[in-house]
Amino acid sequence: MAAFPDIPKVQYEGPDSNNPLAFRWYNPEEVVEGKTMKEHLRFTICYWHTFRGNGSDPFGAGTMQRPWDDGSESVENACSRVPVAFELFEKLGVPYYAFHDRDVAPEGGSLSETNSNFEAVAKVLKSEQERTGIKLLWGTANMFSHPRFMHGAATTCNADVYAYCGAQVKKALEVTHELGGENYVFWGGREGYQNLYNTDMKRELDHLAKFFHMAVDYAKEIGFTGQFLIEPKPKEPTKHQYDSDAAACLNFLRAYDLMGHFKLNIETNHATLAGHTMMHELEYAGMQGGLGSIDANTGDLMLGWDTDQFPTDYYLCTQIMLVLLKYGIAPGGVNFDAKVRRESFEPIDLFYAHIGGMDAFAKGLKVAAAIRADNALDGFVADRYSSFDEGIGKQIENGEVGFKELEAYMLEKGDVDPNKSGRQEFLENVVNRYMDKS
Ligand code: XLS
Ligand code: NI
Ligand code: NI
Repeated sequence: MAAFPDIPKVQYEGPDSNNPLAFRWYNPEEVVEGKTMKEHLRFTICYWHTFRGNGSDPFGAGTMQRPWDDGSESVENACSRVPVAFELFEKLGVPYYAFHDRDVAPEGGSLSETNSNFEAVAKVLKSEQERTGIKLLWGTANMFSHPRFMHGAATTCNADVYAYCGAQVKKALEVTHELGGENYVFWGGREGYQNLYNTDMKRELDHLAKFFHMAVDYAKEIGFTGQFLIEPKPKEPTKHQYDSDAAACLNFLRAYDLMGHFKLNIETNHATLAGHTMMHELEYAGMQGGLGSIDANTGDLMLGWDTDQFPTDYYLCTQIMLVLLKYGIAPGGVNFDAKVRRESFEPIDLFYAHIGGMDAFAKGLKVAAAIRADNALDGFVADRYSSFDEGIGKQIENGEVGFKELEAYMLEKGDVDPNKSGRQEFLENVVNRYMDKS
């Protein structure tokens, strides 16, 4: 039986449509820069917020009792939730989904029971994937909800917990592989600390690196060739998370010889919690070959935590798409790690939310492509640095000069040539112009 019988497959109707259940910008087959929108954006729906989110917050209980969910933690309930999820994925026309092991299947009384619960649900996921052609963008292990992770997961002070995590990720990797997952994500919610009085930071980071090496080795052993990703976040739930931002992650990966095996899954709300813009985090990762995938959401200016709202801001999406078009995103994707507000408790709100996010990204893609087609920003940037294209600038870039040569050059010249204006306001107006036109 259909869970959303009154909702038809969402269609593209164009910017003038007033139909709240239609796309105005996302036209999956429309070609932009030689690829379809569907291929560029690789939209992904996350299972945890969309199918396990119940509207609870730190101050209040859930507000959403879904008609298809009996509210129990049974394997049966977990299995019957899966076709509902795939009905929504199909009706929205998204090509991918993503999950944590514990979103899709309940924890059992022991590790082996938990594993067999997971296997049972994975069978249903697999048959729904085969029925619909919808694929798994990535899997991950939830190593933050259960009380056993109170001191951390792979950065715990308790060797048994570390061993448990090894076993858990082993299983999650096997299932991700079995389901054809194209990536595998680590988000270290408990990989950090609350207080350095009780923490051996060096030891914890050494352990974390060992853990990642074990994952790389095991992936090789089972033939999993998906991309490993680390998802930066500075805090929440821990006060200081080790994967705090793109720069910290890349430094960690380099220090522990993991650069060749990992890229980053950058999330908008995490970027802003770290005091960065999303564009900064993407560019910082991209310029070092470390941009893997994105968690597409947004925070709230008035709230200082990870509110995981759906992205609807055209400027934000344009900035993101400028960077994604530059560096590419596959085998990663645009994963809506976002949840409807607790007041938006009706199932139809799940559709409005994803339609809005998909349209905002499609609009961002079009605006970014138009800007790129005219070289409207890159051309300006290239010109801004043109003093490094010849003469002394070129010699500096080529490593042909040291301080002595720079001094000789400047002594002869006397002083610098005046610089060019940065033209920030002019460029902001340029972006507005493309926003109007595209
Ligand atoms: C939490 C994270 C989480 C990861 C997957 O803040 O965003 O949802 O994406 O573990
Ligand atoms: Ni995330
Ligand atoms: Ni998050």
